[in-house]
Amino acid sequence: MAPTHPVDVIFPCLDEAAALPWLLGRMPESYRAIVVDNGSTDGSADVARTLGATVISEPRRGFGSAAHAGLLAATAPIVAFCDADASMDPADLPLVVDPVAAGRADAVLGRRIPTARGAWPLHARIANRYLASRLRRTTGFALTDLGPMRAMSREAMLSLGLTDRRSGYPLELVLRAGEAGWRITEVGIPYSPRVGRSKVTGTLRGTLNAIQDMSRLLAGATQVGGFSA
Ligand SMILES: Nc1nc2c(ncn2[C@@H]2O[C@H](COP(=O)(O)OP(=O)(O)OP(=O)(O)O)[C@@H](O)[C@H]2O)c(=O)[nH]1
Ligand SMILES: [Mg+2]
Repeated sequence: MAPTHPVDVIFPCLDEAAALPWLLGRMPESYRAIVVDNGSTDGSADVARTLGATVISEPRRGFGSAAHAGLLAATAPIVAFCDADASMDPADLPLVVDPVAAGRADAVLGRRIPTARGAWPLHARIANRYLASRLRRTTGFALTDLGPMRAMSREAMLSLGLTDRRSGYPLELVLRAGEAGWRITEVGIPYSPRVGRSKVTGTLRGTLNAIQDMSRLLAGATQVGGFSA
């Protein structure tokens, strides 16, 4: 049966119950929220269900694991991704969705614009700027950030066959899209301090894991033919 909604928005969710009410109240009309509960112990799944979201459960931990489960559950022609920690406003989703819907881009990534001190710690900003410069050289895309809000065609994304299930998933997406010849553009998206305790960027372990996952992917990319490092 054809989906009745044009966009599925995938929210990977690990213990974000405090952020969900604001988040799900900010959905653009006709977009569907898919909350992928990644083993939360704070009742996130019940909160999301009560608020009318489609909830799926992915017990295997990892950002990529949750994001990919959401992709597999989606049915709309366009999928969008947004963190579930209220650092980005779902009302801004049309900024990444509309150029894809209009056929002007195969994927649009949201470049983070911090709205307050502390929204985006300095070490994370420096790491992302470095990552974006590596990505520019590797793929030729004019990217300045690997932002967490993005949109693209569901079927095109599925065809990339992404395999990372941890924090390298968004990077693998851009590397594979580069190989596939996609047109990727970037738009500015306001980025605010998250609701709830920081899990990745604000913690040493999370940051080190992310750097490890991404370095492995970038090292692989420069060895593969078709990429000029
Ligand atoms: N860290 C982490 N996040 C997950 C996981 N599964 C789902 N998520 C969700 O993925 C999104 C991004 O994670 P965040 O913890 O916000 O990562 P971040 O923005 O780099 O860092 P902080 O906001 O400082 O924690 C959030 O909505 C999480 O709830 C997982 O296994 N680990
Ligand atoms: Mg966050």
